[in-house]
Amino acid sequence: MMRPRKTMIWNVLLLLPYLFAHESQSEAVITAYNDIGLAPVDPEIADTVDWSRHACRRTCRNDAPPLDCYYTFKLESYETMSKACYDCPFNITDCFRPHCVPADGIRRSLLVVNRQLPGPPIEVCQGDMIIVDMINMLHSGSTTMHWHGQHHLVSPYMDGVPYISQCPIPPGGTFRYKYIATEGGTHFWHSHLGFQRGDGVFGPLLVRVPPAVNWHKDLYDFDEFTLVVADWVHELSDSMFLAHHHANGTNKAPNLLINGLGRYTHMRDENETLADMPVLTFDVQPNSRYRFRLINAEFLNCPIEVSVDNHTLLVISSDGGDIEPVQAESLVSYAGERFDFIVETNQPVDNYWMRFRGLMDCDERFLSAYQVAILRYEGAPDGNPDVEVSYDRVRNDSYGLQVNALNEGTESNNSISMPMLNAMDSDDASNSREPDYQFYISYDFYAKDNPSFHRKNLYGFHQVKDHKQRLFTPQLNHISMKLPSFPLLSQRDLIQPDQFCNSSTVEECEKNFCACSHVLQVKMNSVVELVLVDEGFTFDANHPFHLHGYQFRVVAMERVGHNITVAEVKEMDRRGLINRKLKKAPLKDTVTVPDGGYTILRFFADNPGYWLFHCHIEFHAEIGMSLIFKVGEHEQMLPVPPNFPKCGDWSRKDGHSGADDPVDKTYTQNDETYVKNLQNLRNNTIPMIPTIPTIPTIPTINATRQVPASVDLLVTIDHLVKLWPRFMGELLHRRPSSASGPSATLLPIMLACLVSFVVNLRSL
Ligand SMILES: [Cu+2]
Repeated sequence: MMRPRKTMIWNVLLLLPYLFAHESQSEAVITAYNDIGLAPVDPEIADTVDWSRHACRRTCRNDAPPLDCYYTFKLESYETMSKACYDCPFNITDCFRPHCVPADGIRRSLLVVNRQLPGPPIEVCQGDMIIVDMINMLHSGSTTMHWHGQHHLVSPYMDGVPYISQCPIPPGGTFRYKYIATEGGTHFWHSHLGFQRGDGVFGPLLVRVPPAVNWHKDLYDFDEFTLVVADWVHELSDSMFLAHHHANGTNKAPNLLINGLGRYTHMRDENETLADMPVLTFDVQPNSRYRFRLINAEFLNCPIEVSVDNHTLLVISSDGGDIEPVQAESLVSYAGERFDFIVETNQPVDNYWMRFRGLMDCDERFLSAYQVAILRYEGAPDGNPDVEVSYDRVRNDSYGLQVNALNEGTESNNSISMPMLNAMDSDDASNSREPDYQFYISYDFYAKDNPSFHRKNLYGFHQVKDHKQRLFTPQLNHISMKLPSFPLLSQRDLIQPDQFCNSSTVEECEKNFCACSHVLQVKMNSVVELVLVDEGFTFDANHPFHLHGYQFRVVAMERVGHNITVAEVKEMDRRGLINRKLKKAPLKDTVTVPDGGYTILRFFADNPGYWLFHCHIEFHAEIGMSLIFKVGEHEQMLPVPPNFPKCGDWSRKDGHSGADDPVDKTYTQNDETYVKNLQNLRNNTIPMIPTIPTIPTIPTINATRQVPASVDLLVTIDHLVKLWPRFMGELLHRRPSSASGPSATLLPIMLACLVSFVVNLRSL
C-alpha cells in the first residue's frame, strides 16, 4: 500500500513532464494587460480593480515558467439596478459603471462576488498556481467555492464541496483556496452551497494551454470570447425553491442572461421614454476565426440551444476535453457543461444574432426563456440586426446537425450525441481495460412522503387536497443524500463504521422515503463503469450529471422510449443490444442522460478521496440527488493540511463529537453570572442545549425510543413508597380546616400509581 507522502511525490513527478514538455509553435491572440494579481490583492480594492486585466491572462508559451495568480473574492448580498447604475439603460454607458449589475433591468436581490455578475474571470495558463482568498461577507449564510473542471489530484481539500472536502466558510470568515491549474480548457467556478450559484455566484475559469499541447491551435485566430449563460429569475432562489416545493410557485425561469446581460421587457422612465437593456456584443473582424468558450452556469432545468444566424459552429472541445472538430448548426448545453466552438466571420459585413434558446422547463410550454447577443462585424452599424428575434427559430440543417440534442442519443439520425464525438487525447486505462466495477444508477421523480415536503398523516403525498400540491422527489437508486455534519475527507477520523449506505444496505426504499449518506466505494486504480438510467415515468425531464475529481469517457447514450426500467437496460446489455463506443470516447465531466434512456460512463479511479457525483440542477442536488464515490482507503488519501478548519455536531452528551467539554475550555473570564450559569448547567437546573441527533445509521427511520417498562415500574414503586406515609398520616390526623380532606387530593394520585404499577407489571 502506498503511503500518502509517497503518493503525493509520485503525483508531482507525473505532473512535471506534462507541464514542461513543450515546444514552440503558433499562438492565438491574447491581449496582454498589466500586473494585477501577481501578489495578494488588498480586499479594500478587490471590488474596484478590473479583474479581466489580471497579469495571468496572457498568451501561454511553451517555455514560460508558471505564475502564482492571486485573486480576492468578496461575497456579498447585493441588488441589481442599484444606485450605482444611475440612468441605465437610458444612458447605456451607465450600465457599465463599476458596481452596476444591470442583469435584465428587473430589480431583485442577488449574491455577487466583487459586485460583478458574472464574478471576476480567472484566466491562467496550465501549470499556474491559483490562489483565491474567499471572503464571506454575507450577513447570514456560509459558502464554499468549487472549481468546476479541476481535479485536484494533489489538492483534494480545495474542491470546495461542503461536508465533503471542507467545512462551509462561515459569515465573516475567509478561506484561501490554493491549487495548480492542471486541467486545461474552459471551466468555471461557482458556489457549491445551497442555491447560491442561481443567485449569481459564478464566474469563468479558463485554463489555456501552451501551443505544444493545444490540438486545435491552428483552427482559430482569436481566443478572447467567453459566453457565460445563466437562467435568470426575478427573486432569490431560496424563496423560489420554497414556493415551488410547497406548492405556491414555479420552478421555471422566465429569462436568460449572457455574461450578466440580457433583455426582458422594454424599460420605461418617468417621462415614458422607452429603452432596451444592453445585450452582449462581440466586435469581430471579417474573415477571421474566433474561439468562443461557452459556460453553462444554470441552476434550473433549462438546457440551452446555441446558434449564430448565418454562421456555423465548429465544435472543438467540451468540458476541457478536446474532440475531433465537428461542424454543427447549433449545440445544446446542460447545466455544468462547457463547449468551445469556432465561428468564422465569412459573411457580409453586418450584425448577426447569437441566439440562446431555453429548452425543457424554459420552453414554449412555460415561459419561453431566450436571450441574444450580437456578432458585430467591423464596419457594421451600431444597433440590432435587422432580423426580428423571438423564442422561435428555424433550424438550418444544411449547416450541419445539432450537437448534444435534448433527449437524443446514438439512436438519432438528426443529431450528434456525445459518444459519436472522438476524443483527441489517446485512449487510456478508462476505455481500454475491462471495468473492475459496474454500478447502475437509476433515477426518476418518486411519489413518496419526503418529510421535507409531505408529512405522513398530516399532509402526506396522497393526502393533500389538490394533486398540484404533490411534490415528487428525485432520488438516485431510491436514496436521498444526507450529508454528514463534518467533511468526510478532512475529518475522516470521525467516520463511523455504519455511517454509509447504498442500495445494497437499505431495504424497501422503493416504497418508503430513505435518506442516508449514499457512498459507492472503489479501490484505487480500478476502472469504474456507471450506467445511468433515467427511468422517465413521472415527467419528461432531463438531468445533467457532474463527477468531481475526474473526467470520464462517455461510451454510450441512447433514448430507448418514453420510459425504461433498470431491468430492461440490463436485459438489453445481456442480449448485446448496447453498443459501447470505447475507442476515442470523448472525455467530459458533466453529461446528460436521455429521458427514458441511459448514458454509460467509464473512469479510471486514480484520484483518492471522497468525490461528489450529482445532478447539476441545484433544486435537485440540494434535496439529495447526489452520491459520493469513496476512492481508495483513508491512508491513500493525502494528509490533511495543518490547521485545516474543522466543524461538526456538538452536544454535551455526544461522546464522539469531542471528548473535551467546550464550556470548560472556553471559560476564561471571571464573570459571576457566567459561573452561576455554568453551575446551573452542570446541575441541570436550566434547560439543556437540545441534543442534536448523531449521524443516523441505515436506514434512517427509527422508532421513537421507548422507556423500558421495568424503569417505569421502579418509578411507580418509588412514588407509592413516598406517598404512603403522607397519605396515612393525613388520613389519621384529619384537619378540620381542610374541607375536602387529604383523600380528595392524594387518593387519585395513589390510585393512578397503583394502576400504573399493575400495567407495568403486566408488560414486563
Ligand atoms: Cu436533476
